[in-house]
Amino acid sequence: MPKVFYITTPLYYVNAAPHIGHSYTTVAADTLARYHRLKGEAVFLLTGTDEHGQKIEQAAAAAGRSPHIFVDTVVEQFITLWRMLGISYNDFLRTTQPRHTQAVQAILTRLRDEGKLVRAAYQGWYCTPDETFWTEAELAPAIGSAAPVCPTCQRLLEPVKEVGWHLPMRTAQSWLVQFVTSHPGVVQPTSRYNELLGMLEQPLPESLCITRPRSRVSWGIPVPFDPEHVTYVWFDALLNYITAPGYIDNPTRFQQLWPADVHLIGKDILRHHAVYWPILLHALGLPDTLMPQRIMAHGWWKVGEQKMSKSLGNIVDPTVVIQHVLAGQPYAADIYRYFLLREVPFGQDGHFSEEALKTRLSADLGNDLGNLVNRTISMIERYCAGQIPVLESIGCAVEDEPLRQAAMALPNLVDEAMDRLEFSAALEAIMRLVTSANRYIEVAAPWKLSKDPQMAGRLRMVLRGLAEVVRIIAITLDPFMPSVAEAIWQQLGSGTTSRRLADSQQWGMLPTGQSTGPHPVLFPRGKDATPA
Ligand code: ME8
Repeated sequence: MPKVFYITTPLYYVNAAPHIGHSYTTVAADTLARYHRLKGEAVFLLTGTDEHGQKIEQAAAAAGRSPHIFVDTVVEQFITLWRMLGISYNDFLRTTQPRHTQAVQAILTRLRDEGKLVRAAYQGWYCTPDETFWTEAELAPAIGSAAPVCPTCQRLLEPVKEVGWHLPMRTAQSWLVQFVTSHPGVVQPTSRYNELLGMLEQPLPESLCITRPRSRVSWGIPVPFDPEHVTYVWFDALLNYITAPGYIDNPTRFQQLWPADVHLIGKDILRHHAVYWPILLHALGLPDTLMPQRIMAHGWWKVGEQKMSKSLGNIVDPTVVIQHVLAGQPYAADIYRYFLLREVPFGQDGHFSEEALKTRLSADLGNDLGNLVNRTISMIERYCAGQIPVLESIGCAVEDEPLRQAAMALPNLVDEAMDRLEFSAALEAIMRLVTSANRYIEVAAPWKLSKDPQMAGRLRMVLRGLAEVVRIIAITLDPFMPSVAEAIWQQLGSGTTSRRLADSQQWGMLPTGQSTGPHPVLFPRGKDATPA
């Protein structure tokens, strides 16, 4: 059974509507999934929502709703946004679904029966917005305040002292150090890998408390062997990565999917994924070969110097960007996808601004990509009766060769960048080809060739070459901007031309004589902009 390429996003909290940070991880995951499908691989993209815990319980209470009704409402906002953004997930897991809650309970019982859990008192500090425990040793004191602040989000912590079930961590530390040092690619980018090594230089807390007393938090998965407790939300949520593929109820499917090839996360939850998660899998008896293959922790979208966050209330709403800022653009969602992945190298922090978005739209997409496609198809229509011209058997003339070679080199450049999860580098390579093709049009000047009947063959050759370049761009751009890629195919005349990545490494795949389609402007400007 071939291994399926398994990609995950975090399960987002449903305490409030999604913002661009959530859409960033999900768009990246979707692009990666589409890219591997384009390569002909079987892919499984999992996303979903994290619905338990104190933070959700409090948000529901503040909204005057029961947690059940509250999460059902918010989850719809995530699903609607993913639909708008064309997210091609294979599964959407909600942690309140019985398939998940039952599997979590089975895992808890197994760990308890195997003596892997300890019941003990715990004393420490809790960050409710992050749903994370901190020990005294890990904390930095708050300036001017007696209570310490969360090392991740800098908000005040609450003291916690209670009895619960614990998963030992310190005893697994030497195993984890050995594992991560012998798998240096497991956490990326390198800055985050080094951050992890830094965390592991200090002794880990003795254990992770994986339950909460029902008296304090009732909105959680009941602990099957202790009615006074519910499951800690992070323990419940991390397990989604194995409960969805069938760790408990479908071993055959699990074998095909697990281990995850890429866990895409933000850097805020590195500790949970790179420390707690492997320790938990190790406690379940999974061997090193079945540890996650790659944890990619990208940077933050910030507002000023602060992370954009639901709890801080400084968010940019993707729906507003798509429906209002990009109003009139037929491919607004794709423009948004392009902006997210092109603007900031994956792994670094970025700042969102409408101005930066509009600059990308008018420069990269309008002036460069849209212009190339429009000029190519219009000229084929005008000079070749709207039919893909013949590919001369002699191939390219010497002056055409650099463009052909640049086009042939593109798939490998994109592949190398995607392998390193460098989405912006992949897009940059595609856009470099777009720029070269536009320059080529200026030099080859088909409009001049059209005036000289003796140059009819040369004119066909130039336009056929351009049509091939546009085809190669449509294929490689597809994972990033699926609707735009489809529109380009329609303009090329669609037909039966194969659209796999391997086809972008072949020159001359368009069927000669195929009729081109209508060619409305892909990225209209100003008053011409009207939604599709
Ligand atoms: O942490 N910039 O959920 P969450 C970039 N439920 N990405 C951002 C971002 C920002 N400003 N803000 C959020 C949780 N994200 C847990 C996860 S997984 C088993 C449980 C993205 O709703 C980024 O991927 O707080 C970050 O890691 C995630 O949303 C946190 O989402």
